[in-house]
Amino acid sequence: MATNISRLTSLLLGTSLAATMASANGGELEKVMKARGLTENDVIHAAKTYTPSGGRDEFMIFSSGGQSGQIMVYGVPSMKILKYIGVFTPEPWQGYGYDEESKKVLREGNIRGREINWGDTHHPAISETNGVYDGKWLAINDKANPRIAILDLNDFETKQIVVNPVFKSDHGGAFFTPNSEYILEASQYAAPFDNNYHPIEEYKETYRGGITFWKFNDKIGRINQKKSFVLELPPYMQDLSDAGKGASNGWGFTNSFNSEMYTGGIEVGMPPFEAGCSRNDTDFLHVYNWKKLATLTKNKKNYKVINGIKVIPMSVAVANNALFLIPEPKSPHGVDVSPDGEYIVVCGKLDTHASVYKWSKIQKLIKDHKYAGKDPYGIPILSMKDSLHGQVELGLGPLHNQYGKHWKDGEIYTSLYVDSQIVKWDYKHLKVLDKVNVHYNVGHLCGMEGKSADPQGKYIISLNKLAIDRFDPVGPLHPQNHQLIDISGKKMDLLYDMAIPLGEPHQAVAIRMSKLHPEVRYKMGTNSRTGKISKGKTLAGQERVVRKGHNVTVYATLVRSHINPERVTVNKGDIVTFYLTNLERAEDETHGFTVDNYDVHASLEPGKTASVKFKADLEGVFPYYCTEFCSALHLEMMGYLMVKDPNKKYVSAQKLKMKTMSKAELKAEYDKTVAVNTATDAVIQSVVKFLKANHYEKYPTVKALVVDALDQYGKIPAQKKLSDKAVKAGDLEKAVLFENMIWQYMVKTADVGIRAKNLLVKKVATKQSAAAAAGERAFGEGGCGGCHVIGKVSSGPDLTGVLQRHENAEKWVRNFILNPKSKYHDPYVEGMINYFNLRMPNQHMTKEEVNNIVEYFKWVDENANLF
Ligand code: CUK
Ligand code: CUA
Repeated sequence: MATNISRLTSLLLGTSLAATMASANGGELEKVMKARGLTENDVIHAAKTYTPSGGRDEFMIFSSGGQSGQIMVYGVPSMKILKYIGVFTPEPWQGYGYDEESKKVLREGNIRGREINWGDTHHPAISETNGVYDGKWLAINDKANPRIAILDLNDFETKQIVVNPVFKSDHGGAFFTPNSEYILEASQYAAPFDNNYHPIEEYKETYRGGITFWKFNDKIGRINQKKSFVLELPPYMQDLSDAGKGASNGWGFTNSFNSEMYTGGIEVGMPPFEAGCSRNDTDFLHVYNWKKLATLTKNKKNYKVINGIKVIPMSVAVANNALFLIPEPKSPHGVDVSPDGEYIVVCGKLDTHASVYKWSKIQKLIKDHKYAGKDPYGIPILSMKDSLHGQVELGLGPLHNQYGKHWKDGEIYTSLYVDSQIVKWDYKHLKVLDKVNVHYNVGHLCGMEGKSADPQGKYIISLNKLAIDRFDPVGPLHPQNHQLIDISGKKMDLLYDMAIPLGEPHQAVAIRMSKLHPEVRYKMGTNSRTGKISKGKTLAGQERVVRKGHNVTVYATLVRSHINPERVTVNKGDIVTFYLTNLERAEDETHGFTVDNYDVHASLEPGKTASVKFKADLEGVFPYYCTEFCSALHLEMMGYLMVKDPNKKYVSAQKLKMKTMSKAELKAEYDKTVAVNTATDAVIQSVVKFLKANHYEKYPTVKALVVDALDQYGKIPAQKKLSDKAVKAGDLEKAVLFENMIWQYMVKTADVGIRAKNLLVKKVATKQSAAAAAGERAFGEGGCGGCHVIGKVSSGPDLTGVLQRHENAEKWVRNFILNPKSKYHDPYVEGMINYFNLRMPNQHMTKEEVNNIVEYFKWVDENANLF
């Protein structure tokens, strides 16, 4: 491994591959490249993206999950998928839609009383402070059922869904204003705002587009629907939006693609929508002052209330100089405001140009009331020519834009759908700089914080619609393809293809990893969907079953490795609620819970309380169990729900006669169990002594493990008491069971304690040289650990002190590893072979690896006291 890295480094430094190969010993890399048909470039790309075990990424990507109604989270540059988050769709792993707390969130998304269990997610957005991503909240739209969802980036869970009461579809959302005051959501397919039928012939009069301004409270991360409002717009089919920032803060921009107000009608012999909607050479960029509009909602005369939400009529917005139109090339798609808010770049799908509008020019036209005309609804139109900074021919089908780190010099990237390319160009000096081919038909592209006030550069991800020949076939429905492109050099460099197996992600947003600080546990008893303490919070000792008429409520706890209670009996027809509290504090100790056949599931991360509820309408015996492999005794983490029919008489079964243990046998088993516990405890005490002597409390990660271990250990005295009580009562059978329980707690303590010890050794030992670290890796990966355990005699001798055992020991050890056979007749080795009944095998290590292993042995000897 180490040698490969040094070779790769020289590769990256530009040494020719052949020369490197020749000088490298072993030629392992060359062999792999040959076998896998990799080029030098492939290997460089691999080195730029490969993230070794335990390695972390620089950016986190939140990608819409398209028709899955979810959000997908992955890292850059590794492109490792980290999580799928249920948003508009039930997601069983997280219990989303299967426990009561999350169902409440999902059901907030009901439309006119109807349950909707899918969504078409397009545009995720991260909350902003001064136009810069702050890593606190995430919003995303559902185009199919006009809704916005809010996720908390503390725990990556969906917390709120709001339904747009007047739109019938929404596409141009979600976009935060620069201090997350509002989330913009533009409609798409125009429709009547009320819920009544209106004939299509009255399209111009009764169908409407609009923009909803969702008031966002960034302290609690929730939309306040009462303080939100809608701006009525003509039925032009509003498309994407963006909030102004910097110079244009307070304003918003929204595209449209049907200024023709065409209404289709293939079935009555009319040309289809696609023909009618693209007849005009231009459509309209909507420009509106949201700050002004927000103040208008303070006065009742400025709005109407439709379906419970305030709607500002166009005429009111126009009268208050808050709404304008500017022609833009036909059928535009993306509108993207520059980091300083001075430029607004619009790309038209059917126009080969990008149009760069200049805010100062627009502002001047508005100030001077210089209008080129009015649209049929009386909205002032600003001259396109006078608003433009300029236009650049980019290629076929430009869609979306992202800014680069050098945006001040004009660096911008645009996706070309038809050409299947990403183009790098200069929006200030209006020239094309570079193009790279992608595979194929790119929609959005995702820069690193590329649409914030502070773009980070480095990478662009191309979100391709088609994958065609890029991946192994999986039937007619292909995955989508996210391609990672290195933009740090002068030329763009395509690094990696990542198959997306979830849905069609339209947009993704990237944020620097260091801005995110997610929690590892909840405060004990938290309902994660509300952030408040659950009324079902149950601590150890409070477990109980409460019956009120037909309602049975079980207050249960989960902790390695049991669910308490373990038996619950109810009557057929009872409404059963299980409140479940995970008592763990240890990181990553999640338990799951399900009752077989009842379609419920909860994921209980440490500290969480969630509940499942169902009508026990099936008679019978239903196991319930923990669904996460949480511990060695996970399979035992179960119980029974027994549902009996109160109107039935059950005949009791004949009891089987089984041989029971004699008193003497029981006593012997009891003594044996106690002895095992005493011995196990001695091991634990030695670990504790080591931890204390080496001041574990100084290292937070070690300390957290020790706290968890002691937590388990602390449960032993109570069990011991019960055991002793059983002995006194003469019930040795029960006493053995309690002693076994003590042993379980000891095993859990030791499990975590030893992990803590290993971690602590690394912290207090002298620092490993690079060579010693490489040696430890080689030792591990070379399989040496199969026979040798440092500090212990295992199936081979302990290697602590191996460098003291022989004359000229370093050389001796080196030769022995490289050619063990040569020393089989050395009297010392012969003795070892006889003792262990094993011969040291030849592991075919390179000289460099062996040198490193010797360095590792030196490090072991320096720290021999720790093993
Ligand atoms: S949209 Cu799909 S490629 Cu919904 Cu932002 Cu442009
Ligand atoms: Cu808890 Cu498995």
